[in-house]
Amino acid sequence: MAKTRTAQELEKIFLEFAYYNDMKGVAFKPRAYELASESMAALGDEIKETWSRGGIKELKKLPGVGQSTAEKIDEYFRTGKIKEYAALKKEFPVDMWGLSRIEGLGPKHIRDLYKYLKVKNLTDLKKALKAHKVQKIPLWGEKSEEKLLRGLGLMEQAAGRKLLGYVLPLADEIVTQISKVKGVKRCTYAGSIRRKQETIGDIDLFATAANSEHVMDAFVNLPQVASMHEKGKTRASVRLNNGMDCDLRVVPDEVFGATLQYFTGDKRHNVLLRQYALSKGYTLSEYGLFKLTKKGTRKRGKLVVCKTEEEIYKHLGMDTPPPELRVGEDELEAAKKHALPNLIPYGSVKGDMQVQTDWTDGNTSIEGMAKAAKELGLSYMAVTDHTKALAFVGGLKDADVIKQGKEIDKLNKKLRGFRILKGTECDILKDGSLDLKNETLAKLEWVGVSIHSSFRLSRADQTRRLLRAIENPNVDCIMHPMCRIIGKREPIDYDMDEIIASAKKHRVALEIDAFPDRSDLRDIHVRAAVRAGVKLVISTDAHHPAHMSFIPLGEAIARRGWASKSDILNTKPVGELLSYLAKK
Ligand code: DGT
Ligand code: CA
Ligand code: CA
Ligand code: ZN
Repeated sequence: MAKTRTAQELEKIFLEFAYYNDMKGVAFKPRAYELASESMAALGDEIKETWSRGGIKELKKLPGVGQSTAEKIDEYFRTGKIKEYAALKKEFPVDMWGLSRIEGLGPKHIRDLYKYLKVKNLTDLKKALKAHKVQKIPLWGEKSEEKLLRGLGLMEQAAGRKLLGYVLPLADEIVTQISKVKGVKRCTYAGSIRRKQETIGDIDLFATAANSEHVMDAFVNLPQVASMHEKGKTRASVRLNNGMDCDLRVVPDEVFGATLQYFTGDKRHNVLLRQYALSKGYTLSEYGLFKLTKKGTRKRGKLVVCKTEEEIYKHLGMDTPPPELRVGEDELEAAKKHALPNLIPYGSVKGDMQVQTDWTDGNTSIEGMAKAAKELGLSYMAVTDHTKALAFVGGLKDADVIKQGKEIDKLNKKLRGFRILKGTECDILKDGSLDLKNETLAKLEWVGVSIHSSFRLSRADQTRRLLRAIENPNVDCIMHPMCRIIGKREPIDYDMDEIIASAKKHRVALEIDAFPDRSDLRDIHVRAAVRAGVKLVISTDAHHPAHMSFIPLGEAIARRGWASKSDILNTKPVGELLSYLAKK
């Protein structure tokens, strides 16, 4: 999923195409371009490779890429631009990409903002908001202005930090490239990436090498680097093409463990660990664990250990907390008592429990998604298309769900070593009732339910709504339970303790939706669910084959929430999973 500037530019261009077409009221095309843009985002550099291999003909084989999209991509790679795009830009010189990042700001709004207030970009928009001009646009009013302000605030909160799911592949790529530099012994990332936090401020790398200057030169000349902040003998700092900062330090190989521990953080964890070390007569730094010359002083004496993280923690009488747990709360207490959880290992998930197909807003057939899942090493997936309340994505009616089940039966006869489960992502309506009939739900193997509307109900009403859904005996799982979209939508408000207690009582699982901007449940909720004995599932919410590679991100959230393999239902083989579900 590597993304160079080319792939990123195509992703942006097609999203803008979608917006321009929508603004002009063209039917169908906006959705097609949006899917094309999602495809560019998911495929990254594969786009260019595919084009080089066989031009338009090969491009059309990619999911979400039809004739007209393929022609545009071809024109882009041949000539460096797309004429139709340039013409649209001239007609509407608006920063669609920048403005579209604000939740609730659709194409028609952007058109109005330009038409009435000549708003072209975020700076213009902020000025217009400040002067309260936005509410004066015909049919807009004060409420729209407030909503826009909220959206802008959310976007700005997230600015500067990037989602783990998009940073991790980039960090892996840089580590691989540095590891290949002559004389490099080891290279790894530390900081928030190693702790697998949901958002990442900057990338912290370090390496051990025979010749550090060699490494510095290679680093600042990487293709991912946009500009250089500074470069010394053993430390360099750069700005990457995606706007993030990245530091690389070269350290002596003997102190690798100590450095790794120090730069993994987080800061609170390190502060607590250092305090504990002091109380035991040691001092800890990025160079290792040292004996104090005298207890009570802070003077550093003899070096004790520094080669590995494990020996540092061990020397202090504790187990090593996995990086995902290092948040400076109770993990050190558990480590001292040898009571750290046996975290779910990466690679444990056997099936994806939330997959959209071209029956609704996914861009690939059921069979195509199944093949992709199989290629990723999964042995099953649940098809969970949306239901009719989501009319804008063509949500399925009861009859469609039954029809889809028949197609799945046929496919299952054909596929070897892979099982497709008949499922749904059934809408929870405002009053907590469900969007499909009970008799339909009863025919499915996997009933996920979720909220896609009335996000701002009162806490009491939202709690009641979810409880009613959980109490329906057909329901197996609450999907993306918080309904947040990082940087775009606040989580909904309800009494999580009550929901967890009811989920336990009614044997309903909670989902960890691994899609990077959802990451929903969050780690703290996972931990509460695990404590209460509520089962979880990890799924990707895939709308494209490439999205299924998000599973490790869900496993990371589970690990941050102290979950073991046995807490996660879809680590079971499909037979065991089905018999678990049948017992309900
Ligand atoms: P980020 O970049 O905001 O996503 O979060 P981190 O945790 O990667 O933070 P960063 O990049 O500032 O520093 C990386 C690690 O280095 C941090 O987790 C702990 C360690 N570290 C950095 N500065 C300090 C410091 O002043 N004191 C201590 N104890 N540790 C530090
Ligand atoms: Ca960092
Ligand atoms: Ca840093
Ligand atoms: Zn959903």
